[in-house]
Amino acid sequence: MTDKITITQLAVTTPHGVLAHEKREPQRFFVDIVIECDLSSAGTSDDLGQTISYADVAQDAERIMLQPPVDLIESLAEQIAASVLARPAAEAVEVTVHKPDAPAGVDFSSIGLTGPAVTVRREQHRPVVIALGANLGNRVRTLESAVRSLGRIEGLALTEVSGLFETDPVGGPAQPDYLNAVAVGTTRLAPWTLLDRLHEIEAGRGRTREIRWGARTLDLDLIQIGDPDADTDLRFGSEKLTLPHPRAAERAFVLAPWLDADQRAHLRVGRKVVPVAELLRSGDASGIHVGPQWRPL
Ligand code: A4P
Ligand code: MG
Repeated sequence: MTDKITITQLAVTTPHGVLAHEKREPQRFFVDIVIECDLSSAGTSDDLGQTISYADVAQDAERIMLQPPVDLIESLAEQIAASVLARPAAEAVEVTVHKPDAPAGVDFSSIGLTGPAVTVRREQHRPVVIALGANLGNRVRTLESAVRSLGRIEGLALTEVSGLFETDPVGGPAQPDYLNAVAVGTTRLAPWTLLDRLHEIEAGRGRTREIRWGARTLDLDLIQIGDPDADTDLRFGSEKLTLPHPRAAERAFVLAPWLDADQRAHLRVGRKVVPVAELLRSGDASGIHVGPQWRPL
């Protein structure tokens, strides 16, 4: 991704350093932050929710710089990078902390911003769970090619794909049985960017949307992004995208393949984080059967 949000020379005067007097006497620090992200949605929607507020990022960085004294500017840069990557839209970040007045026993030029600095670059690496479903056409072939297409999305790395499950249709009009599967992996993409990629793959397999919960050649849903166990799962709701998927907890056609792909899977349900195995045990899995063999990866 080539879009960037840049904050240059955020100035903070505060005490940090290895030497005792540096922990007592404030000195100048300057912070540069370059955030890589996809700004196309924000650019066309004019919606602040689809980008990253530079004011929020700058204020968080200032708060981190003003914490009680630490030894290393590395530690400050790392913390600032983590605070940026906690934002859904951030794909990667580069943080530089300058310490122009550092007591290094040498002279630095007095022209411009000179002296020592450290730069760290950190990439987003969020766990992601994608549900696949098909009940029209050659279902196995469609799902196989969908997994191949998922594997080609830049910024998404699949680690496991479940077996196929033959499932009774849930909701909607009378329709053929589904084949369902779940793919898990990691992504650096913003959630709505990834959803756009999923919609492109669906469209490429002839997916149309006439009736809600109606038959479809291919459905790709985002179930969860981030790790609820570590409290890093993304939680938000809009018409375009709700995370975690609002109906996942009650849908055995999602839970059974998900558990097959990841025995330790957890899902946030309201205020609780629940093992997927438990959700599956306490729900109705009567319409779920083992499907045909496949080797999608
Ligand atoms: N959307 C919002 N949040 C998400 C999300 N987390 N992931 C929006 C994907 N899309 C999300 O989805 C409708 C709208 O939801 C989209 O505009 C998207 O931006 P859709 O794919 O167009 O339509 P849908 O799939 O019919 O609706 P939905 O609400 O995703 O349905 P479900 O709950 O996924 O149910 N029975 C069996 N056995 N197997 C199935 O796979 N699938 C469904 C669809 C019904 N019955 C089924 C199965
Ligand atoms: Mg869907």
